[in-house]
Amino acid sequence: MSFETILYEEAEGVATITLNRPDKLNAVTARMLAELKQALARAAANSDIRSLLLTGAGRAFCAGQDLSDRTVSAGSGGARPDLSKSLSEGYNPFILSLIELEMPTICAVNGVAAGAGANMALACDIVLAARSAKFLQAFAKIGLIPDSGGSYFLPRMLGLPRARALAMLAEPISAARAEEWGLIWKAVDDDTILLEATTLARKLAQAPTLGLALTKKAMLASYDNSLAEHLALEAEYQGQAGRSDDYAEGISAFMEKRDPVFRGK
Ligand code: T3D
Repeated sequence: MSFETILYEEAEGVATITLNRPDKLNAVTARMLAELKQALARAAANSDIRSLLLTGAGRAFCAGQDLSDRTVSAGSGGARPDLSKSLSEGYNPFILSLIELEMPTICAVNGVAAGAGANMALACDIVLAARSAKFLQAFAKIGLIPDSGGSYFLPRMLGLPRARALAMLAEPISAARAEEWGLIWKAVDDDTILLEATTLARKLAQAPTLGLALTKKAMLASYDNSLAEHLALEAEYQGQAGRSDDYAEGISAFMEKRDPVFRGK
């Protein structure tokens, strides 16, 4: 598939995906979701790629679903789009693929992130946001519920009081507030966000990839496990990590007082 709505680039161990409909604030279409899934599969299939960076072209990160694809007549009798199908066939497989990707994912929120656009960003492992960016759970403004994992992750990240208010009031919060609340890693200056995010992605592309993949899986599983179940999972994953070449390299490098060279396996 050649890409029309995103840009995809591989360099220095990093796959960079740029949402690329800047005149529409990178609003999401079915085509974009298909391309995003294809891009994730491409990154996952290349063993030289060890981190992923997601960002947006132009002044926005992403305005969520392209609402011009959803014009319906109000009142009874008008045809209604099947949003359940849109989620189960479009958004949900993308969010799951993003979360389950076995490499660190970094999001550079370069501008406003609204609706599914906000929750796509928040599904990444490390989120940087430009100081001018805003996060908006826009769904209530159009009668919808937070999707793309919003109603799952927001209460866990923020606690119910803040999650409910963000969703029900649909008021934007600044990058600084998002950082203060622990929704993102940090807010950074607008003119350096891409540089900082790329530097971070390149650093993570040199990290012990298998260990990071197991770290992500363990943290996600902690949402559902009892302590006993989770300790057992940690033992299993630590066993896997301990058999990796990167662990052997980490120990050697420590003993030899040098920087480790991790190969990601
Ligand atoms: O449908 C399904 O499959 C279910 C899944 C749903 C997932 C969702 O994401 S639902 C939520 C959809 N998104 C929204 O409701 C957000 C709508 N947009 C906004 O609230 C605002 O545009 C922003 C807060 C994002 C940005 O505001 P601002 O003032 O910076 O820009 P603007 O002037 O509102 O928008 C600039 C242009 O982009 C404008 O077009 P124009 O007038 O210049 O021709 C605007 O219509 C367009 N635009 C912005 N968001 C969308 C959009 N066009 C289509 N779809 C959009 N989501």
